[in-house]
Amino acid sequence: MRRLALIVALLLAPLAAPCPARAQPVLNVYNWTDYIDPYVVQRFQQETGIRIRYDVYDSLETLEGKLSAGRSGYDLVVPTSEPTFARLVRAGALLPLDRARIPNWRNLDTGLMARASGADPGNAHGAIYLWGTVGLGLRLDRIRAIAPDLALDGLDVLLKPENARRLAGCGLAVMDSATDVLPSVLRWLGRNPDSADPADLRAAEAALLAIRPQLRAIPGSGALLDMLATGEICVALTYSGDVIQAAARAREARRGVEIGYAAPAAGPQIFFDMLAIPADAPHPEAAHAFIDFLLRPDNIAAVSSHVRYPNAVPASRPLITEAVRDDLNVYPPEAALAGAFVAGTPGPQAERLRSRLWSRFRAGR
Ligand code: N2P
Repeated sequence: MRRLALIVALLLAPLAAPCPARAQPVLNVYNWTDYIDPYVVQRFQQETGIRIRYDVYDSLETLEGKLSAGRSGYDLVVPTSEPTFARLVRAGALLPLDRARIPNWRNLDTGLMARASGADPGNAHGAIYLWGTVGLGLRLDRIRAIAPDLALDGLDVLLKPENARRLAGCGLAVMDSATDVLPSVLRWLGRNPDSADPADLRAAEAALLAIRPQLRAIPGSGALLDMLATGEICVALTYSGDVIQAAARAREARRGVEIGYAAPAAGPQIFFDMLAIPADAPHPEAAHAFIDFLLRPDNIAAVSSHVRYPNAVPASRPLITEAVRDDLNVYPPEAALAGAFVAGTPGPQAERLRSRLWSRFRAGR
């Protein structure tokens, strides 16, 4: 439904925009699935007369594949600070931002921006759009019926083989992304989430293969959100806001599906998704205008209210829907983030080991 609403909004918006004598300027956006409020897109088009062409991806692997070839044709992309954004910065694949064109930059939380600056010294190439954690979506109504005694407080629910066996009939799934799953598995094993050590990666592979027979699917994160919302699966390892969106959709559908989010007990992976402009973007001016528009408190508040991910603009907080603002899974309290970690950027050799490991996991051998 939401995707349909977005498509309708994008189709209708150009009609409402002023009709310039020259060809209408365009902005090619490549963003995550379920990661914007379509009315914010529409408002930008109406205010600026710039038409947005909007494409989506649902994993960093897909985004990186598209961008590493160059000439993607995109003007604005939203890579996670590490590893993807960090690699793009180092490769010179992103445009240094012109802050004079982004007056709303001053609205950004300096503490959060400092946390993202490891990937980008001086925050020269990106502003935080939204952030979140990686954890479990749980279908509480079914899990309570099947395993009333099970503590629903972390990755044990999925990664302990005896738990996976108990819940298998109800549907288990892991999002298809080595980059965003392996750090949490390594951390659960008590190992370095960024490890390039083959022994650590073998342990992570063994942990994943141990529950592999019990997994119903390894879908992209976008499909996983839908499966969780409809109640088709009971346990999903994925992004926090996707679970919270699925929970809201399940409530609206009123079919008794009750979804909850459980962050890893040992401390979740936190990610920062960055607004960035490819170095070869055809319309960098329009991209700057869109970044500035998104950093306006009312606009980014609408985005957070809609997609249920926190942003990095403190002045937007009072404007966010109360149910989202007060949800401790959306804005976790400091204490809940105590053990949280930001994943690093594995080197090429570690990356090769990780992606081979992931293929074996997907194939189940
Ligand atoms: C949105 C997922 C975005 C979070 N569906 C991943 N960094």
